[in-house]
Amino acid sequence: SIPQPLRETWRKLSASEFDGKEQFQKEVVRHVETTLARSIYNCDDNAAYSGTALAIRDNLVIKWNKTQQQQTLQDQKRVYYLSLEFLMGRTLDNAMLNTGLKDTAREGISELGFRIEDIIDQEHDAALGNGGLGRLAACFLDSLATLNYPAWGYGLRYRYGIFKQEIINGFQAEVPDYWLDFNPWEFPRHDVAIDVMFYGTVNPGPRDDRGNIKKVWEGGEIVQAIAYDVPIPGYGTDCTNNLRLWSSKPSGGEFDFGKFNSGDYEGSIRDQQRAETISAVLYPNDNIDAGKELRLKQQYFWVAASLHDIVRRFKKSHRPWKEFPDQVAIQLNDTHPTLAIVELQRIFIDIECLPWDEAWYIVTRTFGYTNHTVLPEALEKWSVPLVQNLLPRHLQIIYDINLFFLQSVERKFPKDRDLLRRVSVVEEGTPQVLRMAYLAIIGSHKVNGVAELHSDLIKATIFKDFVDIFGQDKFTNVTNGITPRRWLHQANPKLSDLIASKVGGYDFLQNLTKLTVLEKYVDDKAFKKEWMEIKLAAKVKLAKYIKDTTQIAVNPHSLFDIQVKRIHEYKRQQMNIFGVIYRYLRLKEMTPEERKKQVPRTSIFGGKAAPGYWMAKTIIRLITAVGEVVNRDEEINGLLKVIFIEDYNVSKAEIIVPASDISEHISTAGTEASGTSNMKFVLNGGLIIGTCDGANIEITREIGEENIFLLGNLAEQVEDLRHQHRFGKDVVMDPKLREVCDVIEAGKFGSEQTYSGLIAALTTGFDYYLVSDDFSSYIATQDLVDEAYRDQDGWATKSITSVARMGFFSADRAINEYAEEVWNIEPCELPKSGSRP
Ligand code: GL9
Repeated sequence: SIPQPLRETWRKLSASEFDGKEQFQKEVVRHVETTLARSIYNCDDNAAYSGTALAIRDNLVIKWNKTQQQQTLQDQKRVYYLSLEFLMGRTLDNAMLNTGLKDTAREGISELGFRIEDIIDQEHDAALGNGGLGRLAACFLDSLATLNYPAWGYGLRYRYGIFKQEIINGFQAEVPDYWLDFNPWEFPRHDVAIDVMFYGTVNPGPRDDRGNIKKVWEGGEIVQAIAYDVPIPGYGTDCTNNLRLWSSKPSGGEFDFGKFNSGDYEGSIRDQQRAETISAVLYPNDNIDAGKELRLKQQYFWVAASLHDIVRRFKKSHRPWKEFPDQVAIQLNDTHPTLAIVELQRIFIDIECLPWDEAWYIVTRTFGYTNHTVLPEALEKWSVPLVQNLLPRHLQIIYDINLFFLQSVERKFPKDRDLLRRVSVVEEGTPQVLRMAYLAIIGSHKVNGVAELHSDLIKATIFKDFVDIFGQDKFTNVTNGITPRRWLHQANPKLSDLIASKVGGYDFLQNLTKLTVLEKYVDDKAFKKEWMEIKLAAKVKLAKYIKDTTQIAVNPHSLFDIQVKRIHEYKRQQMNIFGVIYRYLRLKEMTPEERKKQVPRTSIFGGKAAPGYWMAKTIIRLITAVGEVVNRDEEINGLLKVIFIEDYNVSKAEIIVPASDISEHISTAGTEASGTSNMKFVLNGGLIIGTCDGANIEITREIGEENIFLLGNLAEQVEDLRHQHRFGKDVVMDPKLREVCDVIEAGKFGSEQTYSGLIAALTTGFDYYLVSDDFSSYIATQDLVDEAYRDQDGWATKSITSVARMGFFSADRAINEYAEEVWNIEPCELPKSGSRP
């Protein structure tokens, strides 16, 4: 760093934020002309985006540096959020809104000949996540910064994010998502390079101070982790936190010159490629565990680099190790980073030479674990031989953790052999496998689910034994939330402005419970009219997007019925499309007079299927095929349209979410841990149709039963129903569903073979997701939706009342709960400065 006497000179020259329109414009032009080396003759929307992004970025970086300096100075406890996924979407618009620069930028850029919307549209989504879990991490970062918490995110810098989806002949095709062409939002830190080892052997080493023979892990393959930092601006504060993403590269040099010189050109770059492969691509699975070696490598690579970084930062303070949990909280976003527990224990005992018990005491006080799913196929299990080969020392430590744990269980519950078998981290079988969720529980001081029902379910089912062992207090609930900045203010500025005009300004964006003030206006005619006009405008915008991308015209006055989320059998897009077919059949039977009385509906779907998830791909094909038949059927003209929006992602969600009249959250009860798009839709004045599952239950409690369309069986009925399907005599399919299946099997939507698996799942597959059991309730509830929609005034009342009562679902509330109950951290206030909205 700069020597003390020179620091004053340095400080006088320190960069300062631009202020006002003229300075902003000057910065844009300077960046276009110098950073990009372009000119007025070749400045297109894309160059204008780059110039704007770089100008905004400069202000952001100044706040970011100040925040990091202040946090270092204050030296409070920090939280580290470890997540393999951060589904950030676009940054520019969010950065402008959070720093209060959007109006300045809009005016400034317009005088330079561009529209701010076109410029925002140039940005490539940062899509380093699959779905809800990754987007939750992104919302949490926004809240952490907004609430001034000292927090870092740690993740992987995938070269390829989630694939882009194309629909070709009605089927999904995957295209790689290379997104790093131009990414002004990341800062490579080539000086932060950490060696990470794989493979190798464990050998006896010298004796330590206490005379024990040390274990030395050596001779492995070494890969380097390079840090890339991303600034995360808070809203209404200068606090700008850091998201650190690791990128892999070969350690020590580009390639093997020995091989190169002897003519083995390919060999010389092979090692380089092997190393770079680690952070190359995001696994595209949602709620499924693939168990591949490369995935385990990703996990250890990321965890080892992050922990090294965290421990190094702690060591700078020269505090005793026992104070580690007073300075550091680490949150495990699902079991993906569970090896962090083992790695920290390894650092303490093998490198820092702490005694086991002392080390383990510190470790368990440091970690918190969030479970995001009860689906058995999603619970991570790693094969013992795989771990033995890749991380031999870690396997030994896991065995020891497990041994000491089982000994403690044995003391508490003597002679219960079956309990020991059930709770062991090691599951017997060929091969043996490690149950990562169990390891995460044993190594953490708090375990939480993501909605009330889900948190109750994990205690009653998959983790029941652990509640008996550790007690109730270790298990808690933190219901998920969403950031109202992106999901209301950014996605739906007109609604945000209207709300602000009634609730006393934009404070509600930082204190979402202020929305309750809206209830005063439910009978205000003029307000209601404006409210519904904004909804209509959002529908018009989506209709235009659909027209531009699919050439299909949809009627913005029809009821927009939207289901957008990853395609999964448990989310039951199949039930939705079966319902659409059923509706189509009824419309076909009607006389022209009867048809005139029907509520026109546009059924909109979107979502990606994991590339290897054949059933999910079949569901997509059925949706597109139904669209092909229905959309061109002149007889029902306009009363029903079926749309599949290609490549659903965060930036498309920002167009789609404000445009729903009703959205569907219809998972089999007990399967969707929380869901978060349900919250986004309701916050934007859309009503929802849903099952008693995940956060739907709490949404109902908050907004009132009269404002939601609930359907289907309850979670407690699921086990019995499944049993009946499997073992019951003469279980018959719901007749309405039977009718739908018959039409599909008759080839109405193309060769029935295409759908044989989908039909078989309902019959010979024992209907695991209980579509047949919920179908008639679903259809009846959809009729209630039509009925309610006929009464536009009543609909508006429901819409406004619901939004007014959504305050609880702010991610700020969720983060404050974590801060208090799990992390024990306090905000770090910055000295006030800079421009504010
Ligand atoms: C998920 C759950 O399925 C969702 O119901 C929940 O809202 C989110 C966030 O808590 O977590 N669990 C899970 O594995 N995914 C979820 O979305 N899937 C991925 O995104 C990988």
